[in-house]
Amino acid sequence: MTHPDPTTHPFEAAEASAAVLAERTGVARHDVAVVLGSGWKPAADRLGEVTAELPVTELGGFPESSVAGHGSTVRSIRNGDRHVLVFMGRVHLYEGHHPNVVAHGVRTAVRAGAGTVVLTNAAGGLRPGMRAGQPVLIADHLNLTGHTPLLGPNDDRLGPRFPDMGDVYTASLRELARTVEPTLEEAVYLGLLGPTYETPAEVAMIGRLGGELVGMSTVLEAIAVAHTGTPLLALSLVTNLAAGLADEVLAHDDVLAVAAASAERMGSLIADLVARLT
Ligand code: 8IG
Repeated sequence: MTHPDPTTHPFEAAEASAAVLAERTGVARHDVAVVLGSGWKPAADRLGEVTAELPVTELGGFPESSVAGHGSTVRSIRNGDRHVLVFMGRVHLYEGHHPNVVAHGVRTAVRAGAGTVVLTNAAGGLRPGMRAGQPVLIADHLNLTGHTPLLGPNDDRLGPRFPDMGDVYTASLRELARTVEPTLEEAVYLGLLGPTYETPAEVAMIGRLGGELVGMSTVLEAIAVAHTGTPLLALSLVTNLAAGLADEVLAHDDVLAVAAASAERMGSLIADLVARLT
């Protein structure tokens, strides 16, 4: 059986992937979904007991990884009486993927039953005082990717044509996160296409536009989640100060090293949060 194409049939594709997920994991419904971005993988081991793990490609609708054997997996994790679906990576627009492919994971999670979605990423920090290794709650975003996962005819089974965007990063979930970790600050995330980091002039522009974090992911997934009306929490790990604000040249390996140091602690935070969801 061929899988429905998420670029043309996002609802059917998500529904079909959710059905495969239920069958392969033996879990009929997952309560929460977590997407782990760059540097967040060490957080996975704090989320609970892994009861199943499979390559995302087996769910259908996800692209094959360009590096053989290095595609990402999805885990089904038990946290108390909650079933948590954890994506051990994501796909990005800059890899050449369609916005609906970028959003396929979160749409699958919602069809699989997720009543809360947690998105994580690594980001550059622009706000004065931000430091590498600092986790930050995303309070709102600026979508400057020039793309949306809602292009084309609207499918009312996913959500409305003109979704409200007033509380995408659910205020009550941010409040809950701060009861677990009171030191968490909030910031506005500005999403760009990438894959380049910013020029100094672009960093200056982002600051003037109100961007306090900058990255190449998350905003399209957040739009797809908001479209479905599902509560969302998003966390950025500041792994570098945006170009021009620090002296060093940005290197991806440095970004990952900084992230690893905080990600375990953040895994515990997410686990605590999942346990407190009502
Ligand atoms: I990690 O400084 C990370 N991802 N666009 N700019 C953009 N993406 C990023 C950055 C950054 N740091």
